[in-house]
Amino acid sequence: MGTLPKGPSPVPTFDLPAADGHWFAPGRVNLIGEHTDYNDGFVLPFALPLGIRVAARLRDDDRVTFASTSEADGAHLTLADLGGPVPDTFPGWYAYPAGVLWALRQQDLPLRGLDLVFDSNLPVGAGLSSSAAICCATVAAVADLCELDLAPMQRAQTARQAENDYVGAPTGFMDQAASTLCTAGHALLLDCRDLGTEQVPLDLPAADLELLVLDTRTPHSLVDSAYAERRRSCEQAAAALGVPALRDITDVTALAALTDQPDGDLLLRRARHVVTENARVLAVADLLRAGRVAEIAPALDASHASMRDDFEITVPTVDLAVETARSAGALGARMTGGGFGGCIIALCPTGSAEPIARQIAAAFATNGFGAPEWFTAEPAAGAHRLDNDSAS
Ligand code: GAF
Repeated sequence: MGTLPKGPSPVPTFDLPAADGHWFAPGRVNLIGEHTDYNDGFVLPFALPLGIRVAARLRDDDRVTFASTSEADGAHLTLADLGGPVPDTFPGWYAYPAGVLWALRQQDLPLRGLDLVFDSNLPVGAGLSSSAAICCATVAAVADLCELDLAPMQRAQTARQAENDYVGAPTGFMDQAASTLCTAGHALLLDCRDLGTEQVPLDLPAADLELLVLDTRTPHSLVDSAYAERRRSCEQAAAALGVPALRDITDVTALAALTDQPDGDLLLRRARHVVTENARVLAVADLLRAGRVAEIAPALDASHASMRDDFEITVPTVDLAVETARSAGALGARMTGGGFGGCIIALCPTGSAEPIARQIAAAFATNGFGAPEWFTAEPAAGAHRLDNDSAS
């Protein structure tokens, strides 16, 4: 797997073998709507131009092989294996594409033997959704080569099934939906209850803005257990309030009832993040529809404060990056993704993303933190087949 270039340097090229075809699925930035997806709420991500590519080739037998351009060891299984139980382990990140094959088999779809070789220019562990991109690229390749009749939403749901039920990661649906359904020039407004979608225009240059994506490169080893714990708190709060999900609460004053619960103050703060975040997503979508992009900045700031103070999923590097971005001239900034490290986004006047990133890097050095990496991003397309010219 590749790594993100230092600073705003050119995106590295891919190095994939010749095959029957090449497919790409992007990582994502979530503009706003964090930890709302598994609460049946709203999210507003957009696809990055960075992502995972897969070279895929049909085989004459029933083997499926997995390899990457940067690792000596691959993995394999047979189509017959996919009918059995989920294995306790499958080598490394190959569990993600294996999970996709498994999820397709659960749907009784006619699969064929395949060779799959992956490459990436997306930073792993930066909260930009590399695992969803691996799954969505695999779905796209297998669906096309095996001629499966799969609508885009079903492709995204298959990727989610792979992550949730095969890999065992208790994610919501935002990342797989973003990697599959996003379109260039738009953020995707997804209603995670009824799966309604809207492509909301996001033209940053027209608004004389750029979006800085800065990877704090903070290792976040506790992320899995902390994510599951936040999710449990939300479910507990919804149950105590007598609603199916926190999506059903729109008035924060209703949350006062939680204070009667054991851990009531904690539950109230967790729930307050979700309730206010859902409202911010809808408000930001309204502003974007009206082309008032710069005016979303206060909502980005409020989202970050809510994640820091109520949901408690930020860490010192992330908070420093957000504060420095703002003091250096960003209109608004927030952590993006699941939390406990990863990336921040900052809405910047055109031409200021790089100086702002450099000021963050200087603040990191002063505080003894490792160097961050950054790039600017505009909304790109979701998973798709590549033509021959763009496959390498
Ligand atoms: C991670 C999860 F995979 C998403 O489903 C979402 O919950 C996100 O964290 C937080 O908004 O990316």
